[in-house]
Amino acid sequence: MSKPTTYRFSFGPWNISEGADPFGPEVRPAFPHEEKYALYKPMGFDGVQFHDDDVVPGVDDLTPDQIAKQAAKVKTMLGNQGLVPEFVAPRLWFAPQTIDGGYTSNSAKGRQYAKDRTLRTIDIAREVGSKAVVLWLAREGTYIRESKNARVAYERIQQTINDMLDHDKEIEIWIEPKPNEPTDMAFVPTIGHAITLAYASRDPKRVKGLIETAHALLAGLDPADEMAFALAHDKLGSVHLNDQNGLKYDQDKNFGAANLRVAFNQVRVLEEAGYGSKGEFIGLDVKAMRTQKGKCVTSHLTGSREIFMHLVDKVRSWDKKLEKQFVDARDYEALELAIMKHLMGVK
Ligand code: GLO
Ligand code: MG
Repeated sequence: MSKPTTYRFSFGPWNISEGADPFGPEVRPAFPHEEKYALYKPMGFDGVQFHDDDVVPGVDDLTPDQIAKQAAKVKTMLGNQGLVPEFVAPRLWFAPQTIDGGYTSNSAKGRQYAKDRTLRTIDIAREVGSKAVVLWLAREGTYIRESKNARVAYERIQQTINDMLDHDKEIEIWIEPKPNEPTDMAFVPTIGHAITLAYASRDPKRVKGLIETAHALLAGLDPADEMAFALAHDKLGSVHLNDQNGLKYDQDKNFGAANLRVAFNQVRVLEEAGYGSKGEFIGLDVKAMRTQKGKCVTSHLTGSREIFMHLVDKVRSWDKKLEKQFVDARDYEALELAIMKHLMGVK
């Protein structure tokens, strides 16, 4: 048997938030990014997920030289803390130029801005020491379908991927699919869409997916099966584990908090595929509850990590012989009861 995977965990500084939501102001005092980085290691996390402007604040107003200097500063800071930059993602959804989307905007100027900013994100990723850029295609979609030609939009996304691959010969692109929010109907809603774009690209090896639990659930799909699909194609760049209580706004609940069995199956699929053995991170994308008190709230992160590790124990201690016996007998009722008892800790 191969050695059990030692998992490494990551999260992005936005996961330590001030608790604002669309209906009200921030409920916790601001906590500067620089102070957040010092918290990672003691909490059991080794990887930092970044947006381009987490690394280089005000990136749009800086020269390439200033950008490179700031990225180098962050690289040194990470090195001092013993942290690894997992990926950098262009934050394309805040700028006035991207109100109607980035790569799929109906405005040629808007599209140009999105392309320029994305190529700059690749430079930032390289300078900070990461070989991956995540594309969460936040505003690539529509509020009414007639407003964009979806076929043309997909061609534009494909072109952007090729432009990115041309810009840097080593960078990997990890597409993070999501079916809706902030748009009503998003382009690239599932991992199947993302992987099709990968195979149709100039360098399929360098285009992969990042699967977020909640996003798969919002698409009405099982996150473990989505992960299995990507793993079968050797295209799971990373994951954003969290949870989602039914079809509503994107909740980013603690991993396993809404559906422990669905979480167990994600861990099972990852573990059985040896995910993590090539340095892939267990990324979290979880939000603290708005009700949580404190200056700097991190218990949702450590809690999700702990739940993940308990589920790893559950996967490793699951009786595979019993599973085989029930599968061979096609007695899935017995298999289900055995799984449920295992999860409940009942003999
Ligand atoms: C939102 C996404 C978002 C991305 C992040 C990295 O629904 O999950 O948090 O993961 O911006 O690209
Ligand atoms: Mg995410």
